[in-house]
Amino acid sequence: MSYFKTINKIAYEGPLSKNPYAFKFYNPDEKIGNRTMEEFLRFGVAYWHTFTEDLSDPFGLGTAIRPWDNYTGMDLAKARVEAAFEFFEKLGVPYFCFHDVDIAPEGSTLRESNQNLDTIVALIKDYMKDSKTKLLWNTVNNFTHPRFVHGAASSNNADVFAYSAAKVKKGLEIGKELGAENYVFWGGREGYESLLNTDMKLELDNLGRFFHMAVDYAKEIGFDGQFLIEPKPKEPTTHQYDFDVASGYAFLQHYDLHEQFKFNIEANHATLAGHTFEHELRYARVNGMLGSVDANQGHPLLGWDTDEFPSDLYTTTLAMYEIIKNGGLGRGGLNFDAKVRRGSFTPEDLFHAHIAGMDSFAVGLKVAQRLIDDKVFDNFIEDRYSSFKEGIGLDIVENKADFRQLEAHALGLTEIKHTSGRLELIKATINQYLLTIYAE
Ligand code: XLS
Ligand code: CA
Ligand code: CA
Repeated sequence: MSYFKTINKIAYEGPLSKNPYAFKFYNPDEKIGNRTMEEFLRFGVAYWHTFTEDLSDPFGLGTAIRPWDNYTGMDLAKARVEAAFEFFEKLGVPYFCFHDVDIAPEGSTLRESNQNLDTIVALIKDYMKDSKTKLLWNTVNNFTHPRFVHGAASSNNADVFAYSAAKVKKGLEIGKELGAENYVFWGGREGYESLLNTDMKLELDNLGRFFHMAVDYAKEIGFDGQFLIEPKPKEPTTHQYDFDVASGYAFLQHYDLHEQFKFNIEANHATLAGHTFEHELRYARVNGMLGSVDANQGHPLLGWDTDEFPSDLYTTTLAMYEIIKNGGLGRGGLNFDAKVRRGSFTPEDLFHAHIAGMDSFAVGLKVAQRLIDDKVFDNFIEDRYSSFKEGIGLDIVENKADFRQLEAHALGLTEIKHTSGRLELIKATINQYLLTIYAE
């Protein structure tokens, strides 16, 4: 049975191709440095947005037309798996990601939910045997069901803490069973609405305890995936505990979890936090905490998490700059946590959207590598900070200076000389690289 009959395997046809079902820039075998594009970019399809999502929004019902719409219950779950592996194959994508509830419906009891999961996980495992597509990460949805109304691991209700733990326990078992490279925690309900009814200290401590239990259980069952925290500042809760990388890192250090966790950084969450995507990537990178990426983009005019497919080449370039400087993503990847717009409701749009995202990051990779090879930023930044290479600057970075010595230095200054930051020149250079990379 084919779900996408009219669509053939998507091939690379080059920048001048007019075929909407072809890659213009993503050429999986093309070498960038010592890795192929495929090895560098490690693209993943988000199961929830591509196979489960119906494109409803807070004001309107779902619009998606999907070839598996005529199924329900477990038959629907099975049809989606079949469709998913056809989609992965046609797109040539090396990874996918899911939440427990994306792949199998919740039963009326936890036991029944777990049984549903067992059936579908066995089916997925079977498909994975004949497929090149592997599991980048899995996670559990501890936010949609009404039982999580007051949080999951940070709930005021100990029964919910236990229920959440049981779901993560199962998630880790599934991760092991399917060979997941990572396990993600996004704390959708791990935050609060108002301090007036919240014991913040207990909630934070419980969250810390919860993560330690997850680490211990993973060790016990021999699951060796990398643990990832996915920060998001708000939505659905007003205040989310893992606001951004900086606050998440402080939390991990305080609860002695920083050796066991890294970050899964989502572009749209970065902008919701009032940061750029590249800021979050840089903050994680310089602290050795960059694990994986949810590749999407927010809408600059909307204040919520729109999860659009990435198409902004400027941003993909600056993101890939951080990723290359990080030496790649290791076990992580670029997961398209992105949904087609509500008006793009046909199955074909799922292909167009992923092609757009993959091409955008391929361009970003190529341009960023060239910027690095030509040391465009490196030379400039080295020069800009050269005052720390000698004299008082060198004493400061070698920890040889104290306030008395610095005061003596300051008292002896007659004038302070500055150099230009040259931001306009740098931006014009990035534009030049973007526009000429395929002209050669
Ligand atoms: C929601 C999050 C979520 C995580 C996985 O905003 O992006 O989808 O990636 O739970
Ligand atoms: Ca995400
Ligand atoms: Ca999101």
